[in-house]
Amino acid sequence: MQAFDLVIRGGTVATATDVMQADLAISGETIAAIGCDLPAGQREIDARGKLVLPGGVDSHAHVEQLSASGLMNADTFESATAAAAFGGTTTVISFAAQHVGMSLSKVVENYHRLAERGAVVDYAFHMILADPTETVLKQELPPLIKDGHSSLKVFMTYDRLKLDDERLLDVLAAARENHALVMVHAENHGMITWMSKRLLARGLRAPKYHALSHPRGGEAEAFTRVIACAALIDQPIMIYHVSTAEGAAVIRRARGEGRKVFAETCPQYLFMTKADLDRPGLEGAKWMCSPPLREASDQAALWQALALGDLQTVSSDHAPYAFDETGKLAAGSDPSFKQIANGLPGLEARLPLLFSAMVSEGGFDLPRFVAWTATQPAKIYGLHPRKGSIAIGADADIAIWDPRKRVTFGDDTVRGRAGYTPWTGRTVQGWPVSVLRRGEVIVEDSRLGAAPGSGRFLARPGGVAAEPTGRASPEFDQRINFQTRL
Ligand code: DUC
Ligand code: ZN
Ligand code: ZN
Repeated sequence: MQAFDLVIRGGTVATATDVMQADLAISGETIAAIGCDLPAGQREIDARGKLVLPGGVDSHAHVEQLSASGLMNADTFESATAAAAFGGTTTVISFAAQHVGMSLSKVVENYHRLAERGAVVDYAFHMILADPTETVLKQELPPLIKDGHSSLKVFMTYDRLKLDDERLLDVLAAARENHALVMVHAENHGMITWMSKRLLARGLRAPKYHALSHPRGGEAEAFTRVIACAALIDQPIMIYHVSTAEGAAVIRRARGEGRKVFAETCPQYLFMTKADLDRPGLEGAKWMCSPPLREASDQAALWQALALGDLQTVSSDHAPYAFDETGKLAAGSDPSFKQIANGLPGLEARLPLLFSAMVSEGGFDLPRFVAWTATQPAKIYGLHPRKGSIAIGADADIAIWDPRKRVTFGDDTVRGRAGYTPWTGRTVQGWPVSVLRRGEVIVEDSRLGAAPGSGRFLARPGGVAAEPTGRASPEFDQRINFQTRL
């Protein structure tokens, strides 16, 4: 029998359902065997005392992305995916972001070019639709989805990105026709602009007012509205970055009513509060993201929503901007909260933060850590069984964790190009000390061993998550809508 290329020996292997003492063997790029006392491999890794977990899948990251106001975020595909790899993430889904007037096909082509040049882990793209014209929806979208970009993001706020309800329905209908999932940034735009004007009129410009300018009720309202729009045509949706208890409750109710609504949250909403924005001068800008950080009571509600299955994934929403004139301070040295880019770096820190809280501190168990950070995002976004789990035949994307290693985040040690981390000073226990991508060791001894451009594009068909429920709304149900075909 041909020897395995690599055997990871004597570790504790965990999936989203099981934890076992086992050796894991790799042949070529895939997992070939899981068992006890496997025959020797050409190379061996001693994993005694370590955890052998699937590489993370981060399904929400902005990489080398141009904002609507023309600001480029701080990371390239190379720096972002290297940061991901150091943090145990081996698959990143980032965005191909259309702005008004742009051809969607050209946008997607451009992001492919950037990723092909730089990515060190495997990647896929969600398409952001800011200008869903008839040409975009009828001509450009279908072949792009067929080519493996089976998820679309839309915004209900931001002046240059937001879609009104009618446009939102256009996108939801196009997604349904082409078997794609729709992800939504759902906040009430009117409430945000009204509150922002009111704050600024009173001279309240500091970063902390960003938190007040995005009313928590605006999240629940927009969730309710987009869920109603999606229900009208029976189109599955994913609600991004849930930040409030009320928002989580809306999702819980909708799922209880049989709506196909998925939802995520992010570490910043689980571990930080709006008090983090309240720092001297402009320092709080480093903690500005949208939706903003909320209250400690929201953290508890979000953990509960994860535990109950109302939220299925924890992504980073990596959106790095340097704390200088290229990023957070692009509008000058005295910007109001309205002029500061929203977003935090997070690709590297996501898994260690969650591992520390869920596994080291015993908040949850290892299978749920794997489920929320790897298996469920892979399933929802059409990457499973190739990614997100440990199974024979799956890509050998593995993170070997030292559960005792303690690391303190600092601005000078963190990878990525933002130049700071919002987690500075925070100590985590548990770190991915070796990381394999398709059988190749790409992180070892704190060094990266992958060439820029060695990450591969993952074409994703619209999976089970994108399938409608089959339960038509009364307006679309021909048995009760006067036999009207809509
Ligand atoms: N929404 C995101 O999803 N990411 C960064 C900023 C934002 O508003
Ligand atoms: Zn968003
Ligand atoms: Zn985002």
